[in-house]
Amino acid sequence: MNAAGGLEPASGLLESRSPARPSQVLASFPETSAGEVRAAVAAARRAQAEWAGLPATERAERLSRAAAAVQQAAGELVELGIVEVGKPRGEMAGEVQRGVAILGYYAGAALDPDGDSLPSPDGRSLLWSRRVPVGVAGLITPWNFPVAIPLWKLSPALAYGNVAVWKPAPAATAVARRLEEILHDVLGAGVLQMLPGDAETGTALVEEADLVSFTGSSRVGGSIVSAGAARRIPVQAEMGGQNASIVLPDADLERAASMVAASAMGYAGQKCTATSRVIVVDGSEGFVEALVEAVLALEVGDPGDPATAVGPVISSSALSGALDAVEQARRSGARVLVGGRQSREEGYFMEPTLVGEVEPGSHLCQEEVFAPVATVLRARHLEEAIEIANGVRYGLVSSLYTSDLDAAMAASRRLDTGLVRVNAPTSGVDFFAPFGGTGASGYGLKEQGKEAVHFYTKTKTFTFSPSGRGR
Ligand code: UN1
Repeated sequence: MNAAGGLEPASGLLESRSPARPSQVLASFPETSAGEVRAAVAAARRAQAEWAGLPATERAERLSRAAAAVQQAAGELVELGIVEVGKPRGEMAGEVQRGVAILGYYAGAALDPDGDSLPSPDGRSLLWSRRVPVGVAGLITPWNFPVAIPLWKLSPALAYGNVAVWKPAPAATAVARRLEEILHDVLGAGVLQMLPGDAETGTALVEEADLVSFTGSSRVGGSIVSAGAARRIPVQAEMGGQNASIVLPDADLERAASMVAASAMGYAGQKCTATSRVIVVDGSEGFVEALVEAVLALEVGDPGDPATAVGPVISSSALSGALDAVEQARRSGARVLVGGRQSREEGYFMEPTLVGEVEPGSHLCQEEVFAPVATVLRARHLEEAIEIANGVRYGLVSSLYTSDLDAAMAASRRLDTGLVRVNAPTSGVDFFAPFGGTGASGYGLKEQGKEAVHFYTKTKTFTFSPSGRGR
């Protein structure tokens, strides 16, 4: 993902403002200094020994209680998220419920088998391996899923015996503060510390933590990966996408149009899983018209209104960046099929925008715009569509709309993305399945589901042999 959050420094303080009403300040805070980060990590390290020493049943119990506490505060988190990051009500409510489910899932996972028993070489010894915690997890999270992303990192970190120091994106600081308060009483002191801040705080955390899980832009992710490698610590970085949806003529074209419209424009396209390129294979008559209709049918407006599908983008720079990208494409000969303009005076609203007659190699088709903007490309056949889909440096999700099983099987083998979805939108993630991309989209071990255990633990192998004293 890209696009800086809605922060504007004012008298040395960072601020988080409502993107629908930028005059409204939600949180204002000084950046956590490098020294404060060091102190927080030192405190976390002391707390970690105790947390890891708890029986797994107790850690499971605390995560279950955390799930109940988030559930109890769900209404409040939903309202705060709507205002702070401009996420439409329905999606924000779904996200908080997803967070509750994630905590419950990892409460269960804390009780999974934690190792392997192996045959011993001499037939008398015991040989086994166990998964043990890594230590202090540094979590760096974006503003666009202010509840679910922190929880899908935090929950496995804690379940497997680590503690966490967490730096949320400045634009989601109010939600982060509230979430930390909710969790604090249940988890105990030092188990989770939230440090508000921006780049300086994040850099310091990468210098101190025992592992780092990051979600955000490719640029920041790349420097975190390098800094982590220099310290020889595990890093996972989830860094956005330029996701393609391929539409074949045998698909249910009406249904495909409404799914593509929702996954391209929902939450103003501010998901690393959003559809950014729609590749229409020749013969799909009427699909583009149906897509334009479906886009026009999406409600744009106040994210608090239950009917709204498309709220504001996060900041004025995100809005001007997206408007500029569309304007550049237009100047290079592309055609705006729908949208393309700012849609209100107040707040960072942009009309859902489809751009056609655009080159697959152009900026708009290669870079992540993180706004309600998608391109429409043509391909002569499935082969060409796959080539176009794979022709970007990203590789997070692709989707294919078809009723031809053979085409689906062939394409799903060849699409070079971490997730491939057939007759399903690119956006939307199952928290119990592995998640992450290839290329510029992802680095390191995947997140979520049972896969998370590999990142948040290290393996230790034990050999116990008889003492030789005869018993
Ligand atoms: C989703 O599509 O439900 O930052 C989740 C993002 C992704 C998460 C997408 N890491 O947009």
